[in-house]
Amino acid sequence: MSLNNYDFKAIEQAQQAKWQADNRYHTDNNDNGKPTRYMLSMFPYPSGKLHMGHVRNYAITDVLSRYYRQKGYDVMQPMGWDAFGLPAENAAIDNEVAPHAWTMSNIEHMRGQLKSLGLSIDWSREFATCNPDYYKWEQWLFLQLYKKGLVYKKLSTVNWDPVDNTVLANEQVIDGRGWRSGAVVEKRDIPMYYFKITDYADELLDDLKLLENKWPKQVLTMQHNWIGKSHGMELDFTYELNGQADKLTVFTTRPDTIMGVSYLAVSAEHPLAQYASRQNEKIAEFCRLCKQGSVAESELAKAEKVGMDTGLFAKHPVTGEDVAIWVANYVLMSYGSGAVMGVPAHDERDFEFAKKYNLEIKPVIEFKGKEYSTDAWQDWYSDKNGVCVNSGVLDGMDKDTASAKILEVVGDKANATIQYRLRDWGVSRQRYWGCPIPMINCQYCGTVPVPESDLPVVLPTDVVPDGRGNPLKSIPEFVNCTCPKCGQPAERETDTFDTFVESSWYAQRFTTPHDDTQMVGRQGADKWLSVNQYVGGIEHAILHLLYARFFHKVMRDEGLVGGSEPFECLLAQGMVLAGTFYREKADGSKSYYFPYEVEVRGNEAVLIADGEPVTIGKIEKMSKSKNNGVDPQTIMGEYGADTVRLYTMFTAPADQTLEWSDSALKGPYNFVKKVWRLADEHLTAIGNVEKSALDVANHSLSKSAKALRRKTHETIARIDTALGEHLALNTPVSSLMELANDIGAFDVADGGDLAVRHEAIITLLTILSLYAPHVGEHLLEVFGFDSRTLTFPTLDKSALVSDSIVMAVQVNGKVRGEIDVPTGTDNDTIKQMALSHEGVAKFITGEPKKVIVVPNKLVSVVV
Ligand code: ANZ
Ligand code: ZN
Repeated sequence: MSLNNYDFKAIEQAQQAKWQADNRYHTDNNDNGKPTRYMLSMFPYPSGKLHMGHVRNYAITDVLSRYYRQKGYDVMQPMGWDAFGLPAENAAIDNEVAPHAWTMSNIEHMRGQLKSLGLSIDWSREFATCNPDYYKWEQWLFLQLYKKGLVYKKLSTVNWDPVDNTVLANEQVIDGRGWRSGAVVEKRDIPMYYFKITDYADELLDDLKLLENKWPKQVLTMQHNWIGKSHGMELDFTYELNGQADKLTVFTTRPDTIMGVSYLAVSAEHPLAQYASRQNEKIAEFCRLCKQGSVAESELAKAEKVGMDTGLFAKHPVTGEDVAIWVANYVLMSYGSGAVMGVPAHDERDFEFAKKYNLEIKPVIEFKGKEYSTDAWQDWYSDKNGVCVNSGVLDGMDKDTASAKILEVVGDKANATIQYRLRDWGVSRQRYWGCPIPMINCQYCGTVPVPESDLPVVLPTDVVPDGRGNPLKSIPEFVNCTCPKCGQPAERETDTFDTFVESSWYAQRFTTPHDDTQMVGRQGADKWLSVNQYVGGIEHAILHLLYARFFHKVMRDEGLVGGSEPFECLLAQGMVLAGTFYREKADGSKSYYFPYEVEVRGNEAVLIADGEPVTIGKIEKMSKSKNNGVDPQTIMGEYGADTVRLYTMFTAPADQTLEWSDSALKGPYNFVKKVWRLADEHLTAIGNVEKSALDVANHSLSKSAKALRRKTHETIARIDTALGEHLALNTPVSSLMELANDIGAFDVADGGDLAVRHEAIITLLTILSLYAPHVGEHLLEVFGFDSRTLTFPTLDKSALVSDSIVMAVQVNGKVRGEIDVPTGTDNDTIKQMALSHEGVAKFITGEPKKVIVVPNKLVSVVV
């Protein structure tokens, strides 16, 4: 029997059809007596087309899923669609098509693309988050949290994009402008719903310990910093206003610098600033200016520090001296108490501010005897490990001692506190294409939750937004309702949830995806959670993961799931990069060209169309805006899914960037063809040999057979550790390539040789089928295996020990021959063997001066 040519199209279709026909990757929620593995890729946004980042992400999860399946685990790998979000609305505006229809047709298309990649997905668990069956439970959970006080409504200052008519997240504001529209961002106060994630701040921080060595260090650090717990103190500065005693409370993390205070500063939204505004039009104007621009801290840190003296004073809690109160743009209303004590000598922002307005700079901390100068800011000025100076009773004290002393000295004017950088999560979006917030606004009763029995609040799907505000507002059938409390006509909330809400609990829902009686069923949850391996982009290292961790804890507290963390292990895959080509236009902007439009000659490139040069740009993340994306569909059409999968796994470690190169695809492609040839030759060679004759145990093995067998089992051991322990997905491919080379170089002379080659080839194909499942399984089936029951090759440790070693023999430093030494041979015997070797002997006359044995390596003869 022999094989036809390698026809990847036919093979890939045939294997996929088999998987589909026998529901190959279906899982249930019963205990099947096997250990379980829940393998999850971050689910895609159905933008319309798969990109290389997706391919890499899903291929990683798939290789690991297939590996654990072969290792005897009950493996679940689900897939769904993160289907709400802005792009659908933008597409609606561009093409006048309803977001729902657009999204659904994208899902159809992308599902097909995913299937053509050969992923071992349990499609029976698929869902799209824009389906009411899904978001009903999001609304339900929201109502539970509302009852518990974990959801509240608050008027809040937000970044407002006046062109897109929407609230922007801080990270959507770039240099004070909306990320999409480019419009100058304004601040606005609107009512919004918040999840009280800060109630879980401590737990979110402490539980990071559970993830050590299982999540990338870098991600843990980012989570840590985002939560940003700091110990500090609230200090009261008292004042009198129109005969009324009052106090200005500031939050500080450096109470030890209290004697260095030279001014106080409040944010433009602070009541004292508002008071001053009423007295003084100039201050009012300044406060209005402060309200423009982003509310993001990072933006504020970059902005020039400006302020105005209010003319008001408050008393220093220790000295009782008057301290001037300023309004300053760098003080945030939403952090601490919205007021700071200005210590210019030791805080960089205060230093900049004091320099600008000629305020006093009083050094009160000494650090390692270094000399303080007010000329320019030095980093050590803010070191927390100094001691107090010029501070009276605090002199000589470190930070902690000084803090304790202050609490003692100022009595009830000081209060030790803990602050978090983490803010509550505002989830209201003034957008159509999202999950409706299940609330009703009644003019008599105020905010009234939708009764659970009325869920889901269904989003109308036949709406085509026109880009002006939220279209839900103009749909009376949606807006008009009856107040569940008083029965009077009322209005439904038209804001929808931030789409981060849907992606915060999809992992849990996959365990019971179609249950219409509850959000998550305990049987499925207990069988599968937590996710054993989560794989996705580093861009989600902060928000998505934090929100998902928060949701898991909230769901745990609702009794829906066990455990404290949703994702046991995390792999943050690297980005896929590609070269860019561009020409600069007259206005300084760039127009980018696709690689296929360009011809590269050495260090230069020209546009094929006009033969004129183009600039070779940086190697960057594949993106539409840079025209450097490679379409997976095209590449799969040329080389097949198996090659594309192998290529993406083999070219770089999974957590590092991958530089795309079309020509480098040939490597894995040729490898697959080589495996095909080896399999073909071997198939012909075994002809009608009895099965028992292919069992290595039934033969005594030649030396070279033992060597190939050793290689086979070394490969098994190496790959098992790489995948099972190190999440190293690239090195196994090179190990397989080496094994294939050894198989190719191996000559079969007897029955033992044939059996050993058989074992090597089956090993090669079995492991290859993790990466290249179609061709791997196809060939195994040709050899009579059932692709449904493949098991990872068993390591035979005895095959790893070699029973002899080849040693080189040198005469005066030149290699003159090789001897084959049985393991355990003593040095004298080795010397004898070396000297009597035919090739060596002719270079020796008489007694050699010296014979040295370097164990396991060589024998050196000096004559
Ligand atoms: C006096 C001081 C002296 C401060 C010093 C720092 C260094 P972290 O550590 O990030 O939590 N701060 C307090 N509330 C603020 C607000 N609403 N907007 C802007 N800044 C505010 O930051 C705490 C420090 O940030 C506080 O400690 C306060 O400045 C400032 F040598 O107080 B510090
Ligand atoms: Zn009412």
